[in-house]
Order: sequence, then structure tokens, then C-alpha cells
Amino acid sequence: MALREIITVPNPLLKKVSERVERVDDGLRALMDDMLETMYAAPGIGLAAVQVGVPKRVIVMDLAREGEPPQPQYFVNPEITWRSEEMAVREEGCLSVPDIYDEVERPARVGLRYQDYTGAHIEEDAEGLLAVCIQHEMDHLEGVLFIDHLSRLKRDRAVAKVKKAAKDGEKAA
Ligand code: K1U
Ligand code: ZN
Repeated sequence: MALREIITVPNPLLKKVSERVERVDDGLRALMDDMLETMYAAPGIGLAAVQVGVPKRVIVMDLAREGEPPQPQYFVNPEITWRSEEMAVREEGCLSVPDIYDEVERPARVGLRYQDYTGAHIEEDAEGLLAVCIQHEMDHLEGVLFIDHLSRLKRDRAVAKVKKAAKDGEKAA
């Protein structure tokens, strides 16, 4: 397993639509292992493959609370099969937009279809943090960031702040 670099805005790769995965094989499982290790190290609760520079339709997640055993989840070629009319607002963050947090409104519940770590086909319903996180991560697969749900002013400010922090970090190094 290896830690991978998480790309940040304004890297143009984050705007790319990720490609479907043809086969869940050992190569893909190695990528998912690396993604999970990278996500735990960040730390984060979810990560899409494009965030480590690989535009494939793959997501890892772990929503275990502090003190609970790890609960890694893997989503290959995920699809949303239905969305609730009820909406929910929750604060979101993103490892590709570090240190920026804001509220986003999304459907409160969604139906999911995806393949897991073994390639098995799964269908399940999601609510609460799982619904928020999977919609955030599936946006990444379409080249959409949570700041794209905010006003242009907030989005531009967020990108400028991340760019400045990266520049300051380079100077200090
Ligand atoms: O960049 C990402 O896509 C990961 C992102 C996922 C997410 C968070 C909140 C709402 C929706 C999606 C993160 O993990 S940001 C970091 C974070 O939320 C966190 C970090 C440490 C402990 C607990 C949470
Ligand atoms: Zn994100």
C-alpha cells in the first residue's frame, strides 16, 4: 500500500468526468487500498479516485465514529437510482479544497447501485452522512466540487484561499 498525493483546486483534473471501470481486479483493489490509506492519513471520511489523479469511477469511504472499529466501504461504478424529494442541508468539506467548509443542500435520501471490493453488485438505500458523503463523492466523478454548489463569490474566494495557502506553503519549504 502507498500514500498518494491528493490534488487540490485549481487542478484541471478535478473538472474531468471519470471513466467507468471495466473490471474489478487486483490492480483496481491496489488503487482502492492506496486510496483508503491516503484518506485515513489526510484525514477524511471519503475519497474519489480522481482526487489522487486517477479519473476512474471509484470511491472509498469510512464513516465509523471515533473509537469504533474501521468500516471501509468501496464503491465502483456507483449510480444513484432514486432521490428523495426531501432535501437536507449539511456542512461539507473537501480534501481537494482544504480548510474550506460550507453548507450544501442535497436530497436527504438516495438509492444506490454499485460494485464492491470483490466486484459484487450491490443495491442499497442511503440516508444521513452516507447520503451526504456519497453524493459529494459522486459529484467528483462528474467533475463537480462542493464549492460549485455555492455562490460564485464564495467559490472564487475558496479557490483564491487554497491557491494562496499552497503558494505560502511553497515559500516556507
Ligand atoms: O474530499 C473529499 O471528498 C472527502 C471529504 C468528504 C466529505 C466530508 C463532509 C461532507 C461530505 C463529504 C472529507 O472527508 S473532508 C474531511 C472531513 O470531513 C473529516 C475529517 C476528519 C474527521 C472527520 C471528518
Ligand atoms: Zn471532496
